[in-house]
Amino acid sequence: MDLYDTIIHELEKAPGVTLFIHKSPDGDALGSALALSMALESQAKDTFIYCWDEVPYFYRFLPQWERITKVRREGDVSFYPISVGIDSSDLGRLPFLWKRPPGLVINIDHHPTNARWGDLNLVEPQASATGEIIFRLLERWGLPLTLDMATCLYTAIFTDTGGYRFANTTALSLLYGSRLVKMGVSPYHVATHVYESYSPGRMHLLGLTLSTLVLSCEGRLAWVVVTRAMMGETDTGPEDTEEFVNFPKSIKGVEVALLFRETDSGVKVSLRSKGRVDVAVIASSLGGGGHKAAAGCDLSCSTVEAVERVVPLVEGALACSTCSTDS
Ligand SMILES: [Mn+2]
Repeated sequence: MDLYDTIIHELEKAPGVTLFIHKSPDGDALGSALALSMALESQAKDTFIYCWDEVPYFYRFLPQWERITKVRREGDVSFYPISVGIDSSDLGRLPFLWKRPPGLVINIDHHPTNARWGDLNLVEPQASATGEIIFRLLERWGLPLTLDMATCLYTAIFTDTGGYRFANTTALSLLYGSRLVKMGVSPYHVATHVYESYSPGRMHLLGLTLSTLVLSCEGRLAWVVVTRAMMGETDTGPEDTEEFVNFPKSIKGVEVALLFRETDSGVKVSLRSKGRVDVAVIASSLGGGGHKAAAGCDLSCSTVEAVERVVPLVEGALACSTCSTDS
């Protein structure tokens, strides 16, 4: 009996399951949780899905997205005997929980920096997306996938691989995509909703953001900044900055790209690497985490201070001779 069987055995016994997804939810967290929730409901189990934030508007095509409940206080959470954390590397990603949930805690994730905070930790860093792990789990369970579940899983894998472009794109992630399309998922439908359904304000925000572009390390490091004033001016929210970090990353010669986004309590830093530099190490040293090629952290300081703190660390990791002397 391996971990998959153990988890299925526990889920089968439970009358209901509480699912948690990380703050600033992405397509992987949303799609994975919805697919697992639908599978559990098909087995006559009640489920709740909780998140610190609302579902971003461009993910509101996902079947049953309305079932994801925004919660800011632990007192508002209904706990079933089993809690499942999804795509969430540590409890800090679930700020409404002051402590570990009661009962059995299952942690399903693919971040290598996962803190193994559950009783059962199904953590597979080689998986392109948590959606891939959920796909395997449901397959092992022998549950038939509905078109709605398949759409959620396809969106999870498609978005976490950046539309099958990022370094985590594998033969298996493509195979799963192919199998989900065979079940009836429309790749065009998903791609149009995810990448071609933005507000005009988002485009104006992108323009302002790109005008902050700075390069250093002889063009190997690039970063941009988003302030709350810029978001206010363009009537946009934090979800509108998703994918922005990929624009500085798309410059030829750039090895690491950074996005500094001002938040209510400080700065959210997103780090992306094209390969050689492990940005998860840098993010972890700042209290965050993530993957080798995509990581993030939250700093409680101003954007200017965050740039002054993070840029030298990345320049050091790039071992940049022209930068290391003046930082
Ligand atoms: Mn993920």
